[in-house]
Amino acid sequence: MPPVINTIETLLVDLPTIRPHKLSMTTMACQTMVIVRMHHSDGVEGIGEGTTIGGLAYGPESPESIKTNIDTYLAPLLVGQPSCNIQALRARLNRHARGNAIAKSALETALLDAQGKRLGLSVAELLGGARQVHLPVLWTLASGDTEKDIDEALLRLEQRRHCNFKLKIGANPVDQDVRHVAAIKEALGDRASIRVDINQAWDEPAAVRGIQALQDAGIDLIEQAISAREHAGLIRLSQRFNVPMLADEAVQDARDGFELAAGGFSGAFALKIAKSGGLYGVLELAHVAKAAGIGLYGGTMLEGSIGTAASLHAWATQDDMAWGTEMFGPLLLKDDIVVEPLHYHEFGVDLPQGPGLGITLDEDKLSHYARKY
Ligand code: MUC
Ligand code: MG
Repeated sequence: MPPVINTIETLLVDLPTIRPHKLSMTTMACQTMVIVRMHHSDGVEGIGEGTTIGGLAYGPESPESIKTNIDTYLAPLLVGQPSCNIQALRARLNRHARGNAIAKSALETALLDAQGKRLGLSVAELLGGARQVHLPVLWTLASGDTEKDIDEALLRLEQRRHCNFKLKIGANPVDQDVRHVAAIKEALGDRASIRVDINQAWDEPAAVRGIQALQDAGIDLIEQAISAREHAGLIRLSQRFNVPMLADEAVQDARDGFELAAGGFSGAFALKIAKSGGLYGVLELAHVAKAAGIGLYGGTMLEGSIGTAASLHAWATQDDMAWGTEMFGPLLLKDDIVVEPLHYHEFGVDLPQGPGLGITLDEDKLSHYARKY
């Protein structure tokens, strides 16, 4: 008898961050993950994670909506279905439920984890095989204080933890943000690549002014300076400046990627399993980017270890991520809910080994941090 999906459980898990993480639209002191536990009739359990940033500050799904929509609408579409045809299950979810990319990503991750455990293969192997097993990881400086950010960067360099840094800006006036970034670049010099993420905070005239100054200061990459919906503006910025643009919120899936590429965008795309509804969707976007000569970047929604591991299995199948990855989510959290944390060293992280995601839940930690109401 082929296995079927028996039950799908969702848990809201709140983990505090090691310091306040300041973005243009919110400051995070805690990260909330939706953890999926999917039980199959052959006794296999698959785990997944759906995570966003700052409640509804980042996008249209909140942790609570992810949980409710899985429990109410998506899980009933899957329970009782054969476990192994993940493409058919993906199509079923997309046919009956619009949007909800993060919820779908959590479910697809759990399906892949279970299938890998069942077959004795890692998720990267299920996706065709790993081209890399140690991936570069940058760190985000977002304490909100220039001197603290410089100290944090120097420590990470000394620990050989990270040598690329992304600065979160856009909450302050443009000139103040530019001074902050230029001071950090000046302090770190050629020892580090400095990039910025504006998270949509500028309009186009502010972006033209800010990006010119950032380019002059030696910044390497400009992430999502203007509104996600301003595709034409983002294309204009990519054509105007030498410093490359990184599209993040503007590029959710292959469809957005195609539209930007066809419109003349150049630069890079931030890939996120959460934006594309899972690992298959994000790899479709990667293929569009490659065909268009657009660079790849392994992006994060500041997921914990499960979502980060799932993303790493997808990125590992690519040999040419021009801008590396930012899969540092677990390092921003004070604690973890897995038995063996991901191994960060030599400016990167190892792809977890073993069947499925290669991750085991720590039941005590999970029940400690799971929301009880
Ligand atoms: C984003 O927009 O890139 C990724 C790193 C970080 O600090 O925030 C996220 C979200
Ligand atoms: Mg971003």
